[in-house]
Amino acid sequence: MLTFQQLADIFEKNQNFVIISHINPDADAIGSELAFLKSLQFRNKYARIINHSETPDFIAFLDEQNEIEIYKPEIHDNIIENADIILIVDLSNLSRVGSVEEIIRKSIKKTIYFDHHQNPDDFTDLQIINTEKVAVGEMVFDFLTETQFAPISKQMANAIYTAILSDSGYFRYERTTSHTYNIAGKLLELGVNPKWIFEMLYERNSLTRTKLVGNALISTELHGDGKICSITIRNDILMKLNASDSDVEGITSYSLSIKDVKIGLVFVESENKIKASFRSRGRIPVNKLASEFGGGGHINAAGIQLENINFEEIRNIIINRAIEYLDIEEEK
Ligand SMILES: [Mn+2]
Repeated sequence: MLTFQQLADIFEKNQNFVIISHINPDADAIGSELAFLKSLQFRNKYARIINHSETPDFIAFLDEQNEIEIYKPEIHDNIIENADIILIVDLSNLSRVGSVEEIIRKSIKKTIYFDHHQNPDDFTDLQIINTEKVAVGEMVFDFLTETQFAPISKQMANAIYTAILSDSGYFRYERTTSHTYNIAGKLLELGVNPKWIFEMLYERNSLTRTKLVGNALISTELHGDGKICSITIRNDILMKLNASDSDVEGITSYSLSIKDVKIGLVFVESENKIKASFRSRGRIPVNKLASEFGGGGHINAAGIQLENINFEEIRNIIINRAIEYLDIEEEK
């Protein structure tokens, strides 16, 4: 494990950087990447962000100069091979970088992980992983301020604030600490306008998205004496509304919003696939539930993806299996 100072020294000694994050990047991934990019540029380093997936529309405003690139082997393989350092943020399992994986594996000796997820790949010591942090954005802030590697510009402050906001579920998830709030306060002093960020993140929905949420909520059912809530989005609704994957994002948060619900299940059918997201309260390990169906995740947030199955059948099996997990909480 590296210290912040060792990381700053590595940054100082090198000139060419590539920053990469995971497939379907969230605000923590994008915000942390941009904060690193800007700090390296401030120090007159040459740095680029190269991701597998497009930046989701609702967080694209953070990328003010349109600097995030989408990986194309013919353009980027050379750049990645010739980079001095590859900095990977908000993930520590290389399988989650998408199509960039192969070329990174060839450059593993110069690859640094900067992350807060559990169970990292363990083939490198070049890493700073702190699983106690609610967001990588918080770690980036601490790195920049503790080492004074670069000052935090208003753009960087917006990026870090949005990263923290998103991964902490608006400062409420476990691992949110007084330190997280202190950082938010400092970011406001650096020019972040919380009202504006809120509008950019949550008040720019499309009509499609709003109607999809409506359809999803109508489908809500309770099971297991009202302790399990399921939300179901069928393929025909997605087709009818012409909705995309990104429209579905975030609907899971509704699954725990009913009183007394301990497990939230969201089922999305698209073509012959089923994507299911599981949420839970307390000690109910929905990652175990997910692993029974080939998926994974964290104790309170997990998911699965299955193909070529009977949607109704698998949905019922999962609901019935989830009912058995309710006992775990009651053992307390
Ligand atoms: Mn994160």
